[in-house]
Amino acid sequence: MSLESLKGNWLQAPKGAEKVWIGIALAWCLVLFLMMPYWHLFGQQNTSGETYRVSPEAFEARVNEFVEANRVGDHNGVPLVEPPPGGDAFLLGRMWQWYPVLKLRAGETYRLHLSATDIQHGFSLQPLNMNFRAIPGYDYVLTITPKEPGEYTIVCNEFCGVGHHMMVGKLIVE
Ligand SMILES: [Cu+2]
Repeated sequence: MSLESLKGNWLQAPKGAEKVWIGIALAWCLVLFLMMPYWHLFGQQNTSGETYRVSPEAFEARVNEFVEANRVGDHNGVPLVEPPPGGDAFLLGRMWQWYPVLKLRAGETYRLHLSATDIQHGFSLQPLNMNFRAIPGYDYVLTITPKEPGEYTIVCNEFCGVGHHMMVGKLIVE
């Protein structure tokens, strides 16, 4: 450890290759900065930000109603539900499950209502890596149009207790 000040002329203006590297770093900063407004306007990944207050009990009741009316089968013990194309779909996060399993049609637009009934969970759609939060008390409405058919996985990315790692759901697009 040294408490003495540096000797000699150590503070010099950048020159040569150092200037180039500073220039590259600055240019990259500007690219990233400009990407923010660009992606906001043209990225087509923004949510509508539509949210409503709902009690966890009321949301759960609505989900159960939705499951009863649109159930088409089972997926590993969880109801498989096919909402009407263009209609409302409901997804509930709770310790430690995503409920139900949704079956959607590619090219159709849905209003996906997302919420939680106990504590906060994180909805992370893989492999697309789209992330939303499921919060008790809030009905988060996402207007979605699935494009690629396939089986998508929903993982919880908000640590929510000992069963957190088992909180894996499915979303099927046909
Ligand atoms: Cu969780």
